[in-house]
Amino acid sequence: TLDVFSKVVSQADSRGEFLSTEQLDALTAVVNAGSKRLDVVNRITSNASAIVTNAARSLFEDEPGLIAPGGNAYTNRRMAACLRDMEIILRYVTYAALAGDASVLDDRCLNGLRETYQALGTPGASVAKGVGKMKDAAISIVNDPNGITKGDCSSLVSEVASYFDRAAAAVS
Ligand code: PEB
Repeated sequence: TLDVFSKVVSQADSRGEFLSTEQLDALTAVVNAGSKRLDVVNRITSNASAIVTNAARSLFEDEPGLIAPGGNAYTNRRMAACLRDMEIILRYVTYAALAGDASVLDDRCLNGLRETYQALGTPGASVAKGVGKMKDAAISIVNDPNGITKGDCSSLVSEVASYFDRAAAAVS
């Protein structure tokens, strides 16, 4: 698994080239936005259990069949597995946000996940909906103006949103 620096290095290395000015400028921008990135990761990480729980509650409100007898989150065991899955996905999204690169999310979480859900009979579209709800909650927490120096976080926020979208797309 790679972070954004390793990825750029490995791309340049595969062509046997020095890093381009464009690549160095892009990496400089990543360094300059470093505190913002850490704040984003910190805010999501410290609110993880609320993000997961509220997203799950809202998912079960939208799709009550999931928690009715015969549903995929019915029984404590399945409910626990469902909350755990959402927490795992959120955790890998925070890793990708820290690394500035989706490869850790792809390789260690999303690879084969669709097939796993198909084999389990777990509805991937419902998992994707839950992930979308975590995305909305995480972004509103990230954008909360209270208790932080104001700055433009739009590109970081859209990057983080893209990791949630990637997870949702991988299972739906
Ligand atoms: C993926 N999820 C489940 C299993 C695995 C994963 C491998 C089978 C083994 C087990 O039960 O523990 N594990 C999970 C993951 C990684 C991993 C993401 C990444 C590294 O290692 N049920 C619902 C909702 C949804 C849900 C739609 C949003 O109704 C999830 C939560 N996942 C769910 C359920 C099970 C499961 C397993 C209910 C148990 C299925 C069953 O045994 O019937």
